[in-house]
Amino acid sequence: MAGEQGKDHKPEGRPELGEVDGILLPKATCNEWSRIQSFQAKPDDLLICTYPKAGTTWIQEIVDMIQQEGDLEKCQRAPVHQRHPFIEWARPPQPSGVEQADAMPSPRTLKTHLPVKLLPRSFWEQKCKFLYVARNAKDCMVSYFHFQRMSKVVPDPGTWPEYFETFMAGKVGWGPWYDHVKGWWKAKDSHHMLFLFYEDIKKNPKREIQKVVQFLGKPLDEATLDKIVHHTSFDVMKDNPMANRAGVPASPMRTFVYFPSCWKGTVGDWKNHFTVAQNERFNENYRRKMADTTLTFSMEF
Ligand code: PPS
Repeated sequence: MAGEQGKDHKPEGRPELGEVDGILLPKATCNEWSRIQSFQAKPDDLLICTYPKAGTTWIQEIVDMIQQEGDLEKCQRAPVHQRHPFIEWARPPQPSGVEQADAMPSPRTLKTHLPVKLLPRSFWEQKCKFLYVARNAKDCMVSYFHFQRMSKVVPDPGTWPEYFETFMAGKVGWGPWYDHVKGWWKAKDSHHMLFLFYEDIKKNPKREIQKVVQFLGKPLDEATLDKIVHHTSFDVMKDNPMANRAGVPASPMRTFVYFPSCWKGTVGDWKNHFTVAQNERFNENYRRKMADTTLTFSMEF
Protein backbone atom coordinates (compact mmCIF):
# COMPACT_ATOMS: atom_id res chain seq x y z
CA MET A 1 0.00 0.00 0.00
CA ALA A 2 2.78 2.41 0.94
CA GLY A 3 4.46 1.68 -2.40
CA GLU A 4 1.20 2.33 -4.24
CA GLN A 5 0.78 5.71 -2.53
CA GLY A 6 4.43 6.53 -3.12
CA LYS A 7 3.84 6.33 -6.88
CA ASP A 8 1.59 9.39 -6.76
CA HIS A 9 3.91 11.58 -4.75
CA LYS A 10 6.85 13.68 -5.77
CA PRO A 11 10.04 13.29 -3.75
CA GLU A 12 9.20 16.20 -1.47
CA GLY A 13 6.00 14.39 -0.48
CA ARG A 14 3.50 16.52 -2.37
CA PRO A 15 0.92 14.53 -4.33
CA GLU A 16 0.86 14.87 -8.10
CA LEU A 17 -2.10 15.89 -10.20
CA GLY A 18 -3.52 13.66 -12.89
CA GLU A 19 -5.93 14.57 -15.66
CA VAL A 20 -9.49 13.64 -16.60
CA ASP A 21 -10.90 15.05 -19.84
CA GLY A 22 -8.40 17.91 -19.77
CA ILE A 23 -9.10 18.81 -16.10
CA LEU A 24 -6.32 18.43 -13.54
CA LEU A 25 -7.37 16.51 -10.44
CA PRO A 26 -5.49 14.80 -7.62
CA LYS A 27 -3.93 11.58 -8.89
CA ALA A 28 -5.77 9.57 -6.23
CA THR A 29 -9.07 10.99 -7.55
CA CYS A 30 -8.10 10.01 -11.10
CA ASN A 31 -7.31 6.48 -9.88
CA GLU A 32 -10.84 6.24 -8.46
CA TRP A 33 -12.48 7.85 -11.46
CA SER A 34 -14.72 5.00 -12.62
CA ARG A 35 -16.14 4.63 -9.10
CA ILE A 36 -16.71 8.38 -8.84
CA GLN A 37 -18.43 8.49 -12.22
CA SER A 38 -20.77 5.66 -11.29
CA PHE A 39 -21.71 7.29 -7.96
CA GLN A 40 -25.44 6.87 -7.31
CA ALA A 41 -27.05 10.14 -6.32
CA LYS A 42 -30.50 10.10 -4.72
CA PRO A 43 -33.39 12.48 -5.48
CA ASP A 44 -33.22 14.09 -2.04
CA ASP A 45 -29.47 14.78 -2.16
CA LEU A 46 -28.32 18.38 -1.88
CA LEU A 47 -25.02 19.01 -3.64
CA ILE A 48 -22.88 21.97 -2.61
CA CYS A 49 -20.81 22.90 -5.65
CA THR A 50 -17.92 25.35 -5.70
CA TYR A 51 -14.63 26.10 -7.35
CA PRO A 52 -11.86 25.60 -4.73
CA LYS A 53 -11.53 28.51 -2.31
CA ALA A 54 -14.87 30.04 -3.25
CA GLY A 55 -16.35 29.77 0.25
CA THR A 56 -17.24 26.07 0.37
CA THR A 57 -16.69 25.65 4.11
CA TRP A 58 -18.67 28.81 4.77
CA ILE A 59 -21.75 27.67 2.82
CA GLN A 60 -21.44 24.17 4.32
CA GLU A 61 -21.71 25.63 7.80
CA ILE A 62 -24.62 27.86 6.75
CA VAL A 63 -26.49 24.92 5.21
CA ASP A 64 -25.92 22.70 8.23
CA MET A 65 -27.05 25.43 10.64
CA ILE A 66 -30.25 25.80 8.61
CA GLN A 67 -30.84 22.06 8.39
CA GLN A 68 -30.30 21.73 12.16
CA GLU A 69 -32.63 24.71 12.74
CA GLY A 70 -29.90 26.68 14.48
CA ASP A 71 -29.02 23.94 16.97
CA LEU A 72 -25.31 24.56 17.60
CA GLU A 73 -24.81 21.29 19.43
CA LYS A 74 -26.05 19.28 16.45
CA CYS A 75 -23.70 21.23 14.16
CA GLN A 76 -20.85 20.22 16.45
CA ARG A 77 -21.56 16.50 15.88
CA ALA A 78 -18.61 16.10 13.50
CA PRO A 79 -16.06 18.18 11.59
CA VAL A 80 -17.51 19.81 8.50
CA HIS A 81 -15.72 17.50 6.04
CA GLN A 82 -17.39 14.49 7.69
CA ARG A 83 -20.83 16.06 7.80
CA HIS A 84 -20.78 16.57 4.02
CA PRO A 85 -18.82 13.95 2.05
CA PHE A 86 -16.62 15.35 -0.72
CA ILE A 87 -17.62 12.98 -3.48
CA GLU A 88 -14.46 13.04 -5.61
CA TRP A 89 -12.10 12.89 -2.65
CA ALA A 90 -9.81 9.88 -2.43
CA ARG A 91 -6.81 9.31 -0.25
CA PRO A 92 -6.33 5.62 0.48
CA PRO A 93 -6.46 4.04 2.95
CA GLN A 94 -8.95 6.60 4.29
CA PRO A 95 -12.56 6.01 3.18
CA SER A 96 -13.17 7.82 -0.09
CA GLY A 97 -15.83 10.49 -0.55
CA VAL A 98 -17.97 7.96 -2.44
CA GLU A 99 -17.68 5.45 0.39
CA GLN A 100 -18.55 8.09 2.99
CA ALA A 101 -21.58 9.20 0.98
CA ASP A 102 -22.74 5.62 0.39
CA ALA A 103 -22.61 5.00 4.13
CA MET A 104 -24.61 8.12 4.97
CA PRO A 105 -28.37 8.04 5.63
CA SER A 106 -30.62 10.25 3.51
CA PRO A 107 -31.26 13.09 3.13
CA ARG A 108 -27.59 13.72 2.34
CA THR A 109 -25.72 16.96 1.80
CA LEU A 110 -22.65 16.39 -0.35
CA LYS A 111 -19.82 18.56 -1.61
CA THR A 112 -18.02 18.75 -4.95
CA HIS A 113 -15.55 21.00 -6.74
CA LEU A 114 -16.11 19.22 -10.07
CA PRO A 115 -16.91 21.23 -13.17
CA VAL A 116 -20.27 20.50 -14.80
CA LYS A 117 -18.77 18.28 -17.49
CA LEU A 118 -17.23 15.89 -14.94
CA LEU A 119 -20.15 15.61 -12.52
CA PRO A 120 -21.44 12.02 -12.11
CA ARG A 121 -24.51 11.71 -14.35
CA SER A 122 -26.76 10.42 -11.60
CA PHE A 123 -26.94 13.91 -10.03
CA TRP A 124 -28.62 15.21 -13.20
CA GLU A 125 -30.75 12.07 -13.68
CA GLN A 126 -32.04 12.19 -10.10
CA LYS A 127 -32.84 15.90 -10.43
CA CYS A 128 -30.94 16.76 -7.25
CA LYS A 129 -30.80 20.22 -5.70
CA PHE A 130 -27.60 22.12 -6.40
CA LEU A 131 -26.24 25.01 -4.37
CA TYR A 132 -23.41 26.77 -6.20
CA VAL A 133 -21.27 29.50 -4.63
CA ALA A 134 -19.07 31.56 -6.94
CA ARG A 135 -16.24 33.85 -5.88
CA ASN A 136 -14.39 36.35 -8.04
CA ALA A 137 -11.38 34.92 -9.87
CA LYS A 138 -8.77 37.24 -8.41
CA ASP A 139 -9.57 36.43 -4.77
CA CYS A 140 -9.91 32.74 -5.62
CA MET A 141 -6.47 32.82 -7.17
CA VAL A 142 -4.86 34.46 -4.14
CA SER A 143 -6.65 32.16 -1.70
CA TYR A 144 -5.67 29.07 -3.74
CA PHE A 145 -2.05 30.25 -3.88
CA HIS A 146 -1.86 30.55 -0.08
CA PHE A 147 -3.60 27.21 0.35
CA GLN A 148 -1.12 25.47 -1.96
CA ARG A 149 1.76 27.07 -0.08
CA MET A 150 0.45 25.96 3.30
CA SER A 151 -0.96 22.53 2.52
CA LYS A 152 1.08 19.53 1.57
CA VAL A 153 -1.94 17.70 0.15
CA VAL A 154 -1.70 19.78 -3.03
CA PRO A 155 1.19 20.61 -5.39
CA ASP A 156 3.68 23.34 -4.55
CA PRO A 157 2.43 26.55 -6.23
CA GLY A 158 5.88 27.96 -7.00
CA THR A 159 6.39 31.72 -6.76
CA TRP A 160 3.49 34.16 -6.98
CA PRO A 161 4.39 35.24 -10.57
CA GLU A 162 4.57 31.56 -11.58
CA TYR A 163 1.26 30.77 -9.92
CA PHE A 164 -0.38 33.77 -11.57
CA GLU A 165 0.35 32.20 -14.96
CA THR A 166 -0.55 28.68 -13.81
CA PHE A 167 -3.97 29.83 -12.57
CA MET A 168 -4.78 31.85 -15.69
CA ALA A 169 -3.87 28.82 -17.81
CA GLY A 170 -6.22 26.67 -15.70
CA LYS A 171 -3.37 24.34 -14.79
CA VAL A 172 -4.54 23.96 -11.20
CA GLY A 173 -6.54 21.27 -9.45
CA TRP A 174 -10.17 21.17 -10.69
CA GLY A 175 -9.22 23.05 -13.85
CA PRO A 176 -9.87 26.58 -15.10
CA TRP A 177 -11.91 28.90 -12.88
CA TYR A 178 -13.46 30.45 -16.01
CA ASP A 179 -15.03 27.26 -17.41
CA HIS A 180 -16.13 26.21 -13.93
CA VAL A 181 -18.20 29.29 -13.17
CA LYS A 182 -19.54 29.61 -16.72
CA GLY A 183 -20.54 25.93 -16.82
CA TRP A 184 -22.47 26.05 -13.57
CA TRP A 185 -24.03 29.44 -14.39
CA LYS A 186 -25.42 27.95 -17.60
CA ALA A 187 -26.59 24.76 -15.86
CA LYS A 188 -28.68 26.76 -13.38
CA ASP A 189 -31.22 27.53 -16.12
CA SER A 190 -32.18 23.90 -16.59
CA HIS A 191 -31.70 22.48 -13.10
CA HIS A 192 -32.92 23.04 -9.56
CA MET A 193 -30.10 25.31 -8.49
CA LEU A 194 -29.47 28.25 -6.21
CA PHE A 195 -26.51 30.26 -7.47
CA LEU A 196 -24.91 32.53 -4.87
CA PHE A 197 -21.89 34.81 -4.79
CA TYR A 198 -19.30 34.92 -2.00
CA GLU A 199 -19.22 38.71 -2.28
CA ASP A 200 -23.00 38.96 -1.77
CA ILE A 201 -22.88 36.74 1.33
CA LYS A 202 -20.10 38.91 2.68
CA LYS A 203 -22.02 42.11 1.97
CA ASN A 204 -25.42 41.02 3.25
CA PRO A 205 -25.23 37.63 4.97
CA LYS A 206 -28.76 37.73 6.31
CA ARG A 207 -30.33 38.34 2.92
CA GLU A 208 -28.26 35.58 1.27
CA ILE A 209 -28.85 33.11 4.10
CA GLN A 210 -32.57 33.78 3.71
CA LYS A 211 -32.27 32.70 0.07
CA VAL A 212 -30.76 29.41 1.23
CA VAL A 213 -33.53 29.01 3.81
CA GLN A 214 -36.14 29.41 1.06
CA PHE A 215 -34.30 27.12 -1.30
CA LEU A 216 -34.10 24.38 1.33
CA GLY A 217 -37.75 24.93 2.24
CA LYS A 218 -37.02 25.16 5.95
CA PRO A 219 -38.60 28.31 7.35
CA LEU A 220 -36.84 29.76 10.41
CA ASP A 221 -37.78 32.50 12.84
CA GLU A 222 -35.89 35.78 12.97
CA ALA A 223 -33.92 34.90 16.11
CA THR A 224 -32.65 31.64 14.56
CA LEU A 225 -31.70 33.46 11.39
CA ASP A 226 -29.72 36.01 13.42
CA LYS A 227 -28.04 33.19 15.30
CA ILE A 228 -26.96 31.59 12.00
CA VAL A 229 -25.62 34.89 10.70
CA HIS A 230 -23.54 35.26 13.85
CA HIS A 231 -22.34 31.67 14.03
CA THR A 232 -21.21 31.64 10.38
CA SER A 233 -19.42 34.99 10.50
CA PHE A 234 -15.71 34.75 9.76
CA ASP A 235 -14.60 35.61 13.28
CA VAL A 236 -16.80 32.99 14.90
CA MET A 237 -16.12 30.26 12.31
CA LYS A 238 -12.38 30.63 12.53
CA ASP A 239 -12.54 29.69 16.21
CA ASN A 240 -14.93 26.78 15.69
CA PRO A 241 -12.88 23.56 15.60
CA MET A 242 -15.71 21.69 13.84
CA ALA A 243 -15.65 24.22 10.99
CA ASN A 244 -11.97 25.07 10.77
CA ARG A 245 -10.67 21.50 10.72
CA ALA A 246 -8.35 22.22 13.62
CA GLY A 247 -9.75 19.02 15.11
CA VAL A 248 -8.31 16.91 12.28
CA PRO A 249 -5.19 15.22 13.64
CA ALA A 250 -1.93 16.47 12.18
CA SER A 251 -0.22 14.09 9.76
CA PRO A 252 2.86 14.28 7.55
CA MET A 253 0.52 15.37 4.72
CA ARG A 254 -1.27 17.98 6.73
CA THR A 255 0.78 20.40 8.71
CA PHE A 256 -1.59 23.31 9.12
CA VAL A 257 -4.85 24.16 10.79
CA TYR A 258 -7.63 24.64 8.32
CA PHE A 259 -8.02 28.31 9.04
CA PRO A 260 -4.36 29.24 8.60
CA SER A 261 -3.25 32.60 9.85
CA CYS A 262 -3.09 33.91 6.27
CA TRP A 263 -6.83 33.39 5.73
CA LYS A 264 -8.67 36.67 5.73
CA GLY A 265 -12.18 35.97 4.48
CA THR A 266 -12.37 39.31 2.69
CA VAL A 267 -13.23 40.68 -0.74
CA GLY A 268 -10.41 42.39 -2.66
CA ASP A 269 -7.38 40.83 -0.99
CA TRP A 270 -6.02 40.33 -4.52
CA LYS A 271 -5.02 44.01 -4.46
CA ASN A 272 -2.33 43.12 -1.96
CA HIS A 273 -0.83 40.63 -4.42
CA PHE A 274 -1.43 41.71 -8.03
CA THR A 275 1.06 44.15 -9.51
CA VAL A 276 -0.36 46.83 -11.81
CA ALA A 277 1.06 44.97 -14.80
CA GLN A 278 -0.40 41.65 -13.63
CA ASN A 279 -3.78 43.29 -13.13
CA GLU A 280 -3.81 44.68 -16.67
CA ARG A 281 -2.76 41.35 -18.13
CA PHE A 282 -5.34 39.51 -16.04
CA ASN A 283 -8.15 41.89 -17.05
CA GLU A 284 -7.35 41.57 -20.72
CA ASN A 285 -7.30 37.78 -20.54
CA TYR A 286 -10.48 37.80 -18.38
CA ARG A 287 -12.41 39.90 -20.90
CA ARG A 288 -11.67 37.37 -23.64
CA LYS A 289 -12.47 34.31 -21.55
CA MET A 290 -15.68 35.76 -20.07
CA ALA A 291 -16.98 37.38 -23.28
CA ASP A 292 -19.48 34.57 -23.87
CA THR A 293 -21.34 34.75 -20.54
CA THR A 294 -23.76 37.07 -18.76
CA LEU A 295 -22.05 36.26 -15.46
CA THR A 296 -20.48 39.21 -13.64
CA PHE A 297 -18.58 39.53 -10.37
CA SER A 298 -17.76 42.17 -7.78
CA MET A 299 -14.01 42.15 -7.34
CA GLU A 300 -13.97 44.76 -4.56
CA PHE A 301 -16.38 46.66 -2.34
S1 PPS B 1 -11.89 24.67 0.09
O1 PPS B 1 -10.65 24.09 0.70
O2 PPS B 1 -11.74 24.74 -1.37
O3 PPS B 1 -13.08 23.96 0.51
O4 PPS B 1 -11.86 26.17 0.62
P1 PPS B 1 -13.14 27.10 0.73
O5 PPS B 1 -13.81 26.80 2.02
O6 PPS B 1 -13.95 27.02 -0.52
O7 PPS B 1 -12.56 28.56 0.72
C1 PPS B 1 -11.71 29.09 1.69
C2 PPS B 1 -11.91 30.59 1.69
O8 PPS B 1 -13.18 30.89 2.27
C3 PPS B 1 -12.98 31.83 3.34
N1 PPS B 1 -14.00 31.64 4.38
C4 PPS B 1 -14.81 32.63 4.79
N2 PPS B 1 -14.97 33.89 4.35
C5 PPS B 1 -15.89 34.66 4.99
N3 PPS B 1 -16.64 34.22 6.02
C6 PPS B 1 -16.52 32.96 6.50
N4 PPS B 1 -17.27 32.56 7.53
C7 PPS B 1 -15.57 32.10 5.86
N5 PPS B 1 -15.19 30.81 6.04
C8 PPS B 1 -14.23 30.56 5.15
C9 PPS B 1 -11.57 31.52 3.83
O9 PPS B 1 -11.08 32.58 4.60
C10 PPS B 1 -10.84 31.34 2.51
O10 PPS B 1 -10.63 32.59 1.85
P2 PPS B 1 -9.28 33.49 1.99
O11 PPS B 1 -9.43 34.57 0.96
O12 PPS B 1 -8.16 32.54 1.70
O13 PPS B 1 -9.24 34.02 3.36
